[in-house]
Amino acid sequence: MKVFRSDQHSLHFPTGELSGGVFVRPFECPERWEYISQSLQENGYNDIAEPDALNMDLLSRIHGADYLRFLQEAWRLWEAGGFKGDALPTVFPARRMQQREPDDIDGKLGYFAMAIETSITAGTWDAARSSAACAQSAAKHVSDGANASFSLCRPPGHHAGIDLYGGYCFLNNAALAAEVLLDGGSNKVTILDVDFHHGNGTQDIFYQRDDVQFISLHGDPNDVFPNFLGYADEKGEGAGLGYNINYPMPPKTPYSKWKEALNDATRNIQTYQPDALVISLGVDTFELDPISFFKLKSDDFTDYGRAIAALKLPTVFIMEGGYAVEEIGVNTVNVLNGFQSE
Ligand code: Q9C
Ligand code: ZN
Repeated sequence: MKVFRSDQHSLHFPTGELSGGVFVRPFECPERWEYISQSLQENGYNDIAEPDALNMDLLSRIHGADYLRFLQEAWRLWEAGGFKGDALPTVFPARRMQQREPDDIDGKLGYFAMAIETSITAGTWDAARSSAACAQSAAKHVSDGANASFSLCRPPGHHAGIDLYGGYCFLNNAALAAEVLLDGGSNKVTILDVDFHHGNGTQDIFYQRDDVQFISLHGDPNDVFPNFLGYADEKGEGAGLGYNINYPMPPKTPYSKWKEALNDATRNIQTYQPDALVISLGVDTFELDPISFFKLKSDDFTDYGRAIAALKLPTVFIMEGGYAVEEIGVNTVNVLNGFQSE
C-alpha cells in the first residue's frame, strides 16, 4: 500500500492547548506523525511518496472562499495586531448575534472557529495545505487504479466544516479525497469515519448530497466533543436525506459493541453500493487514549481492518486523530495490516 506524507506537517505546532482551564502541550503534536512514520517503515510500508501540489479548485468544492482566504491571511492579521502568543479566538457569534465576518482579527477567529483548543500559528496554513495535498494524492493514486493508499495527514481534518476550523482541523482531508474520487470517475463514494470523535466537518460538507454517504462511529456528543453534532437523528437533508448515518456510543464502549455498530455500518455501505471508500482513520478509540473513552485494544484494530477489506472497495485511508502517542503507530499499522491480510 502506497503511503503519502509530507515533512511540512511540522510547520504546525502551537505552544499550548487550552484544556481543563490551563495551557497544556497540545495533544495533537508532531511526534504523532513520527511514530506513525516509524511503524510504517518497520512494517514494510516502504513505498512512500511526497504529494503533488494542492488543487485549489477541488478544495473550493468543499470549503467556502471566505474561509480559505481567512486561513491564508489569519496569521498575518494576528501579527499585525501586535499579539504575542498563537492566534486563538475569544468571542463567538452566539445565539441572536450577527453571523457576519468582521474586519477585526479577534472577530474573524471567532467567526470561523467551532472550538478554541486549536491555535493558528505562522506555519499552520502551509502544514494544513500539505496535509490536504497528501489526501489528494492518495485519492488520485486509488482513482488511477490502486486498490488502496494511506495518507499520513497532519494536521487532521474531519472537524473542519465548510467554513469552520477546530478540533485540531483546518482543511477536511477526507472530504477532499472523496471529491478527488468523484472527479476521477466514481459516481458514489462512502466516507466511513472511525475516529473516536464525530466527524462534524465531513457531515456538514455532505449533509445535502447523495453522491457521498457519510457514516460515523463515535463517542456520544451528549458526553464528549464536538458536543453539538453527531446525534443519531441527523440523517441528512434534501437530496442528502438518508445518506448521513451516525452511531453515537457511550463511555466505556468495548470493542464487541463498537464492532456491532461497524457491522451495521458495513450493511449500509453494501446497500449504498459506492464505487470507492474513504476511511477517516482515527485511532483515538484506543483504551489508553488520553482524551477519549472507548476501550479498543491494539488487536481490535487489526480485526476491523479485515472487516473494512471485506467490503472489497478501492479504499483511501486518511489519518485523523489518536493521542496515545507511543501506541499510535502500532494501532494505525494494525488497521492497514488487517486490511492487507484479507
Ligand atoms: N481536554 C481529532 O481527534 N477536545 N480531534 C480536546 C481535551 C478536542 C479531537 C479536549 C478534541 C479534538 C481529530
Ligand atoms: Zn478524534
